[in-house]
Amino acid sequence: MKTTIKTPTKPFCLITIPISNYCEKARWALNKLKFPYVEERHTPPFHLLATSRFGGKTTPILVTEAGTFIDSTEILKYLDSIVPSDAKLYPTNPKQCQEVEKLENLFNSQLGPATRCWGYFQVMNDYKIMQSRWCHDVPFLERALFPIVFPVTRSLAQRKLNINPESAVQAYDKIQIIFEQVNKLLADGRTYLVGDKFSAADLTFAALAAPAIQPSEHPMRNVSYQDLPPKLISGINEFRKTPAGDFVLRLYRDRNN
Ligand SMILES: N[C@@H](CCC(=O)N[C@@H](CS)C(=O)NCC(=O)O)C(=O)O
Repeated sequence: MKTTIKTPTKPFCLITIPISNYCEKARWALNKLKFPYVEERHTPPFHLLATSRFGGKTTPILVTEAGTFIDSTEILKYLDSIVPSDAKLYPTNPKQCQEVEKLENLFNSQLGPATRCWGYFQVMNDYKIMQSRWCHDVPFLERALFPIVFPVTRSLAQRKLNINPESAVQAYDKIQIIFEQVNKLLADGRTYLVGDKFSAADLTFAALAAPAIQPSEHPMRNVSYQDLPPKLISGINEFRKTPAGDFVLRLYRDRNN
């Protein structure tokens, strides 16, 4: 959206479905760049009441004095535009910036939907896990209504996000393909995906890969690793063993520094 950029005087409001990997991407950027913000968490389908106030359908949405941003990349770009040059998530060097944008775009369009589909497929029929995933710190009424709305919301999500046994297999393969591309980039021993500084490419990769890696430092991790279904655990173990998976674990260990 078009906006007049100015220094914020009030904390931002980040509207989320807490477990969403795209919301984690925006949350990580806000934390990294040290912006004060309040997170307004919702469980589906109640997020729609919040997002529709701003003309959006999906989360994250960032509400600021300068405008409202309804997409994770728009949010990162806005934040980047108001931070000092040494804190930027997009390199000032145009060629490197292009590389960062290309990777971010690849992760947004392919990795995020794939980890989400594969991760959800393994737990969608486990009421307790879904409740802890979807109701983490949401308003009392949404949590109270969860048992009633869950069956319908689950089938809507399965249809909307195309979550079924076949798509879960395809999603697993897609994650492997993207991890392979990242393995190749990391093979020369580099610390970050582009240049010698942490960028939007690293942040986007780690946040969107998180459902396939389940780093213990993930702020919304509320189901312990051992309580996950065995098939999910064995997939996560495989992904963690790769250089790309190890990279995600490292970025999460450094997430709050
Ligand atoms: N392009 C969007 C995608 C965000 C997205 O897919 N958000 C999902 C959560 S992972 C969502 O809010 N889905 C709810 C819905 O579609 O109603 C972005 O990067 O912000």
